Amino acid sequence: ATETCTLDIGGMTCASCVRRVEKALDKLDGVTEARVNLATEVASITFSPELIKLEDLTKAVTKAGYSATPHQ
Ligand code: 9UX
Repeated sequence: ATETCTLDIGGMTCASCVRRVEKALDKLDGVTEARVNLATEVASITFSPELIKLEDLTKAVTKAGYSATPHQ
């Protein structure tokens, strides 16, 4: 089963930043899809809760140099 979550991303200023965040998330085991919207600064992530936790997702984003906090 997969689940979708959204994260507020901070620190992105260009389209390359968007790609960096998407790549950092996409490469993780358990992440099916990661899409980042630069205008809203929100990342939409589809993942398998059995394989990866929300905390691992936020850690991957901060490791890439951006901030991440659960949206809404
Ligand atoms: Mo371009 Mo985004 O240096 O940090 S990748 S602004």
